[in-house]
Amino acid sequence: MARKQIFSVCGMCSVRCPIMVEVENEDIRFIKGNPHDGGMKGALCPRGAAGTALTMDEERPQYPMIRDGERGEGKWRRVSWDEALDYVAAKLKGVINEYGPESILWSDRGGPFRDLHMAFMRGLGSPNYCNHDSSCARNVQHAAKSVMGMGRKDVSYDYRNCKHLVLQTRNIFEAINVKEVNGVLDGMEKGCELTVIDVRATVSAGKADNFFMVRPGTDYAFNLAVIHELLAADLYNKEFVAKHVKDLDKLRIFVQEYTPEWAEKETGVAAERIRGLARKLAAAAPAVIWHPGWMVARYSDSFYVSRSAYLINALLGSLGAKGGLPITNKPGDFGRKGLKKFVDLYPKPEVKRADGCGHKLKHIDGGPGLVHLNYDIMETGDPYPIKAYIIHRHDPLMALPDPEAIRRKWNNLDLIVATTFSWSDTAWYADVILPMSPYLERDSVIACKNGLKSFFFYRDRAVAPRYDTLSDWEILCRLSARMGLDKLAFKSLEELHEYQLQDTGVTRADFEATGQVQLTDVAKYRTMDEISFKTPSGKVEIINDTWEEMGLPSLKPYESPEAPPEGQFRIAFGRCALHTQGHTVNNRLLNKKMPENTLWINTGRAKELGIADGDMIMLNNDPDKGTIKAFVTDFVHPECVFMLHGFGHRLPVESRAYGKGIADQELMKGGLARMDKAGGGLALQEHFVSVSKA
Ligand SMILES: Nc1nc2c(c(=O)[nH]1)N[C@H]1C(S)=C(S)[C@@H](COP(=O)(O)OP(=O)(O)OC[C@H]3O[C@@H](n4cnc5c(=O)[nH]c(N)nc54)[C@H](O)[C@@H]3O)O[C@H]1N2
Ligand SMILES: Nc1nc2c(c(=O)[nH]1)N[C@H]1C(S)=C(S)[C@@H](COP(=O)(O)OP(=O)(O)OC[C@H]3O[C@@H](n4cnc5c(=O)[nH]c(N)nc54)[C@H](O)[C@@H]3O)O[C@H]1N2
Ligand code: SF4
Ligand SMILES: [Mo]
Repeated sequence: MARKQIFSVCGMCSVRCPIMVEVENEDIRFIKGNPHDGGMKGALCPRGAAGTALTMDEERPQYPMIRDGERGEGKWRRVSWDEALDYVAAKLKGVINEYGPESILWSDRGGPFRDLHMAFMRGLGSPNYCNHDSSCARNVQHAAKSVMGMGRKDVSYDYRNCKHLVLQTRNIFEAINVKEVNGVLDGMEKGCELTVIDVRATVSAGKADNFFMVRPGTDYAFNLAVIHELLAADLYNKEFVAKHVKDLDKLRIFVQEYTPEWAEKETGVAAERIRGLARKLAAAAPAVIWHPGWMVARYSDSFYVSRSAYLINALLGSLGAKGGLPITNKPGDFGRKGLKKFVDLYPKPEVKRADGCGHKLKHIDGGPGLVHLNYDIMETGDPYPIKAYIIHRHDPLMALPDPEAIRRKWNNLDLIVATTFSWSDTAWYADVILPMSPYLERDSVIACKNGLKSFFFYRDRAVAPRYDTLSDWEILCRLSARMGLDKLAFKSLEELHEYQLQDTGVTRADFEATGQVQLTDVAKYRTMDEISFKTPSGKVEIINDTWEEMGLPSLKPYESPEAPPEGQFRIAFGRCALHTQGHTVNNRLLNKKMPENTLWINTGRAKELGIADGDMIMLNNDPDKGTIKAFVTDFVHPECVFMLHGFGHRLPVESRAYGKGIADQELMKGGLARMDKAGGGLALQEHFVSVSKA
C-alpha cells in the first residue's frame, strides 16, 4: 500500500508547528516539519519527533472514566461516552439550577483552537472562561498593553532581519519554537549579534556573543540602567521618540538615579559592560529585538521587567521596524475576511467575571482572566459560588504552585471534569475523565495564524484512534447537545469548518495541497507612520493611566529582591529541549533520553555544603519529597539552584516517570498568593530551599 502524506499540526507542545505525517497501513512511518511551510525547513524538535511514542503509549487514559473512590484515590469505573457525557451534563445542570451558570469555571491551555471552548461557556451563560496564562506570559501581555495598547502578539519578532537580539529570561534554543529557532539561526548567519541575560549558562548562552549572568530577580535594575545609558549618552532614536513616545521627560527624571554603577551593585554585572551593551544596541537600531520574555511568571516585578524591555525597544525605534518588532498583520490587512467565530453564536453573559478581571481589576484582560484567583473563590464564595470546574488540556496541579493548597480549595467543588490525552495529577484528582485522542489521532476546527503573513490551518487526523478516545470538538459538540446548546451541536468536522469559512472565500478543498491556506504571498511590513499605537494618545505610553488609576505606578521605583535566608537558595526553574512541561516525562522515547531532572548548584556553594557532582540531594530536609542528583557547575548563579520543571511524578499509572526527580511546584508553599499585581503573573521564583546530601 502506498504511503499517505497527511498535513497536520504537532501537539507535543503548545507551539503547534505545521507537520507532515507519512502513514502506511494505519502506521505512522515518519513525521517532519511541513515542507510547504518555509519557516519550518522540514525540521522538528526532539519532542515533535517523539509523537509516535505518545500515540503508541498504553499508559494513557484509554476510555471515559467516572471516579469510584475518593478524589485522588485512583479508583475508576470504565463507562461509555454516552454515560460519561450524560453524567457531566446532569451534574452541570444541577449546579446551574442551584447556583446559576456563572458557578461553572473553565480553564484550558489557550491557543488557536479555543474559540469553541469560549463559545461553550458563553452558551452556558458563564463569564468564567480562563486559560493557563497566569503561570506563563500574562506579565508580558499586560506589559505590552500598558506600553503599546496592543497585546504581545500584535507585534512579531523579525529574527531573520535582526542585527542584535537580546534574550532576557528567554532560552530560545532549548525552550523551543521551531520556526523561531530557524529564524534566529538565519539571522545569526547574516551577522546578528546575540546577547543572553540569564541566571545560568544555557545552550542559548553558549551560542551568544555576550552573556550576562545576573543575580536572580534583578533584571529590572539591569534594564533601568540600560535606559539610563541610552538617554544620558544620547543613544536613543530621537526621530521615533519625538513622533511616537509620550512623556519621555518623566522617564528621563525617573532613571536619573539608576546609573550602570548603581546597577552593578544589584545585578553583579560590571557597569562598563552595561554601557557597552547600550552602545552596541544603538549602533544596530532599529533592527534590534530586546525580547520581552515568554515564561515570566517569576517575580513580583516581572511585569516591570517586561515593560522596561518594551520601553527599550521604543527608545531604539524597533517597535514596528523591519528587523525589530514589526506590526502583526491580520486577514483584514490583506483585504481578506477572517474566520467566523463560534463565540459570536451567543451573547456575552451579563454577569461579571468572578475573578474581577476586566472590571474590578480594570488593568487585567477579562478574556482569559487569572485562573488561580478563582480557586480562592471556591472557598469564600465571594462574589458568588464556583461549584463546577471543567479543566480542558490543562494540569493546574503541576502548573500552579502549592498543589496541596489547590486540592483543598477544589474540595469545595461539586464537579471536576478533566479532558486530557495523558495522565496528569489533575486528571487523577478529577471526578470524570474525558480522554482525548492524541494529536496524531484527532482533528480540529480551523485556526488562523497571524504574523508578517496570515494563514489558515487545521489539524488533520493521521491515523484512527487506537482506544476509545475522541477529538475535542467531538466531546464539546456532544456535550453541547446535552446542555441544550443547539447552535454548537455540530455533527461533523465538515459542518464546523463550513461555518468558520462562510465569509472567507476559502473552501475545505483549498487545504488539501499543503495543509494551509495562505492569505497573502508577500510579507507585509507596516511602519508606525502608517498605523498608530492603540493607546489613548496613539503613542507609546510611558505613563499609563489605567494602571495609575489602580494605584499601580507605571514607573515603579526599583526594589531589591528579598535575599535567600541564610544558607538557603532561591529556586529557579525552566525548560529543556527534550521535554514539554510535565506531560512528556513518561513518553517512552523522551524518558529514555532524560528520565529525571538534576539540581544545578554553584561550585563554591556546593563545596561549602560538602556536595560533589552526582551526589543525591535532599531539599528542605524532607526525604518524603524525593531526592535529586546534584549538577555542580560554575555556570549557575550562587544565589539560586536551578531545576527543570515537570518531574517528580507520583502516579502509579506512569511507570517510567514514577518517582524520578523532584517537582518544583511542590516547593512553593503559599505560592498562589504571590503574584505581580500589575501584570497578573504568579511570582513562582520567590521561594527558597535548603539543600543537603541525602
Ligand atoms: N513551577 C513551575 N510551574 C510552571 C512552569 C514552570 O516552569 N515551573 N511553567 C509554566 C508554563 S510556561 C506553562 S505554559 C504552564 C503549562 O501548564 P499546562 O498548561 O498545565 O501544561 P501542559 O503540560 O502543556 O498541558 C497540561 C495537560 O494538558 C494535556 N495536553 C497537553 N498538550 C495537549 C494537547 O495538544 N492536546 C490535549 N488534548 N491535551 C494536551 C496533557 O495531558 C497535560 O497533562 O505551566 C506553568 N507552570
Ligand atoms: N522544549 C521545550 N520548549 C518549550 C516548552 C517546553 O516545555 N519544552 N514550553 C513552551 C512554553 S509553554 C513556554 S512559556 C516557553 C518558555 O520559554 P522560556 O521562557 O525561554 O523558557 P524557560 O526555560 O522557562 O526560561 C528561560 C530562562 O529564564 C532563566 N531565568 C530564571 N530566572 C531568571 C532571572 O531572574 N533572570 C534572568 N535573566 N533569567 C532567569 C532560566 O534559567 C531559563 O534559562 O517555551 C516553550 N517551548
Ligand atoms: S516546538 Fe517541537 S514539540 Fe512544539 S509544536 Fe513544534 S515540533 Fe512540536
Ligand atoms: Mo508557557
